[in-house]
Amino acid sequence: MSSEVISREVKRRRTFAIISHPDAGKSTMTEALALHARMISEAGAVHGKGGRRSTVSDWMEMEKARGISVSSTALQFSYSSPDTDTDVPNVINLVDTPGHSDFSEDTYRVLTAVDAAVMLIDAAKGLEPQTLKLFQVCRHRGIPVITVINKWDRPGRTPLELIDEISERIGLIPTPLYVPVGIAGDYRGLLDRRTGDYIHFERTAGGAKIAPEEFLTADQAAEREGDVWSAACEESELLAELGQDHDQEMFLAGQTSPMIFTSAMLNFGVRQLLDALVEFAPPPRGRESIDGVERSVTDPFSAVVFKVQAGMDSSHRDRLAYMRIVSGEFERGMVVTHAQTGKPFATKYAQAVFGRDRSTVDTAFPGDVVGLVNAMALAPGDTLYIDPKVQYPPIPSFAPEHFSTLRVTTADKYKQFRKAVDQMDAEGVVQVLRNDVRGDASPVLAAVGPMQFEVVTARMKAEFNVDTIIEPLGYSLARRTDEQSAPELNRQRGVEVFTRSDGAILALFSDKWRLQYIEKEHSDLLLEPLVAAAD
Ligand SMILES: Nc1nc2c(ncn2[C@@H]2O[C@H](COP(=O)(O)OP(=O)(O)OP(=O)(O)O)[C@@H](O)[C@H]2O)c(=O)[nH]1
Ligand SMILES: [Mg+2]
Repeated sequence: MSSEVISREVKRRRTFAIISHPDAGKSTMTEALALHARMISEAGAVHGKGGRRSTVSDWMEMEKARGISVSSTALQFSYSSPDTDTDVPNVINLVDTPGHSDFSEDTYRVLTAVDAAVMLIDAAKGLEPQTLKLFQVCRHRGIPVITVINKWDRPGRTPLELIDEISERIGLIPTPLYVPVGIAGDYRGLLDRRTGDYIHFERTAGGAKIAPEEFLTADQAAEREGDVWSAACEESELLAELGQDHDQEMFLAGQTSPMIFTSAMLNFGVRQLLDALVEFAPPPRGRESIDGVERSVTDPFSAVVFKVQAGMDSSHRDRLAYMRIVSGEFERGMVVTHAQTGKPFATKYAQAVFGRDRSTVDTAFPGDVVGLVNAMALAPGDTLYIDPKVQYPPIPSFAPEHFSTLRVTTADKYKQFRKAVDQMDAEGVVQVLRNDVRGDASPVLAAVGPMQFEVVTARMKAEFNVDTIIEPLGYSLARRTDEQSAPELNRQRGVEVFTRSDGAILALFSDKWRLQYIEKEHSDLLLEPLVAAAD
């Protein structure tokens, strides 16, 4: 495959994550974007009593029941912007992430695999704790962010208040591409700041269909909307005076963030978001290996695994590894090397993913997210390649702060139980810790947040038909230690040493005072902090 073909394919690809504090509307927006790309014909197609609950990306039972996302979901689709006259559609790889901080490790893994992020902010709530943390992660990783003020159909703050809050508290300067016409709760349309024109949206029943757009000139808009139009014009001028216009270089450098006001529920502003992603989000780039060597997109095939997920379909109990292609062309059936083991890996069953739906994929290019079926040996952070060898930096696992034992209560199900535990471990749903004293009958699970334990028990039941109970252990923090320090640590009160399945030796402490005391009394022991979820 010539490098020109790869370059051309790379240019039309956009790979991004949708992130936010819980409930800002990520899954609803994911659905709205898929609707605009005409991948689905109706949003919120399931008519439960909760109204529009189930989205393409929330397919797990627990997600449907509670209306929250517990696991990230990838979708790939092609999109042709009505604004461009080229025949070549863009290829969009989008990953909807869970907002809850208990699942932040999953979100973090996704952020290692994308080129841009769409940050949703609830118009009424403004910045929330996870918003701040996620902005920091994006800055740290150099991921450019497009900011979306969502739920503009509901009463909320003013655009300038929200813009100020972001500039002041995040240090990121919003550069609105459009200004909303109508205050939050009275969303009529958008003033296009580049053309000065007005895009008026029309509601559809239940927001299930693409909202029809009507294009008006400034004069027509002034006549139609009166004061709210003038207010939007004033806001736009003020932003221009403050220098808050889009600047591609500053956006890519993480200094500014193009901003859009939307209602994911009514499908207002969604096309504008999709078009902004196509126009401004960076196409896939190469990546540096652990040895500091840059692999460019036109180099031979390489990819990183960022997620492993099983139980997507109860009729075939398979495990899917999601890889993001970094370089080269991928062809299904290709035999690649798994960098962590040096073993060959046959890619006979490669699939494009769309929520829980999948279809065989024959070729793929940098930026694409491809599912590899029955990839038992692969774990998040692993590298796959075709010679020359490359290995990308691993994804650090977060410091767990919650520890419980897991026990099976269904008789004669011990074998199933073991299998299920291994499964949750491989996916990284929780970390699994073991030691000789406790044995294997009731392993210790470690998590960033307690909702991860609920996912384990729910999936044990749904996918393996095993009833389990979770019993909290009296530990609240972990340190990495080694073989030499382990015996002494085990002798201490309020401390227990375990081996995690990746081989790391962890010492758990009842509380930070216990840890501080031991650090002081035994300065020779290795007690290394783990990456904290908040960092
Ligand atoms: N009024 C209004 N409601 C919205 C909008 N977008 C989403 N919602 C509602 O907000 C709630 C949360 O939406 P989700 O899309 O599940 O939010 P999320 O960000 O995916 O949530 P998590 O994945 O749990 O973090 C649902 O009840 C949606 O119907 C919007 O633009 N306007
Ligand atoms: Mg969601």
